[in-house]
Amino acid sequence: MNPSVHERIRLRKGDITRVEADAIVNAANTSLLGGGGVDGAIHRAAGPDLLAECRTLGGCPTGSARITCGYKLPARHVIHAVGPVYRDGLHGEPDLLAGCYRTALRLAVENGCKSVAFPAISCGIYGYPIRDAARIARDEVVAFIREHPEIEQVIFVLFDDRAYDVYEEVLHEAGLTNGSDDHSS
Ligand code: AR6
Repeated sequence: MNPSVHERIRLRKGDITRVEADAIVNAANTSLLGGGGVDGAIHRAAGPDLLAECRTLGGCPTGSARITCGYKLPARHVIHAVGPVYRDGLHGEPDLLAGCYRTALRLAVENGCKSVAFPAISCGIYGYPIRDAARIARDEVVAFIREHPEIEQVIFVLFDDRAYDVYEEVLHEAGLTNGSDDHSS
């Protein structure tokens, strides 16, 4: 029998650049040419070949994603998702954020990735309220992996204690409590 959905979702605290998943997801911008936050950390850890490949992609619209190699990262691929800048939640931000998760997971399946690690897309510089964003992330991941048993593991990687605690609560409120894995990376 396939492992249940809750067994396939994990929480982890720490730096996503250290995670050994088939793909890690980047919180990128539409240029795909790097930036601060997790984007800067991923480009630093992957090395300059990542930026060279990103230059060939011609950008990416908000709410979508593109995939590259991982280069010096332990992850085989980087999926660059472009989250929305949060204004007030009434300008399409929830749908755009949901689109990031759906597209990233679709790209993962198309590229044979069984494990995918996500940061809290849009929850840093782009200002998305973390609890709202975590619920969207949870709901999109649950809906997708129910239909796609080939995704064996999704890891939400949270950089700080507060984000980790909010994700834990948000998983708990949906009955997804067994996935917590508080190993710092
Ligand atoms: N590992 C995991 N999570 C991290 C890491 C890391 N190494 N570093 C930061 N975070 P942000 P955004 C968390 O600002 O809001 C860039 O300039 C961070 O604490 O990286 O989508 C891009 O180029 C936060 O919870 O992404 C865009 O222009 C989460 O990752 C813009 O920022 C996302 O924060 C995107 O903004």
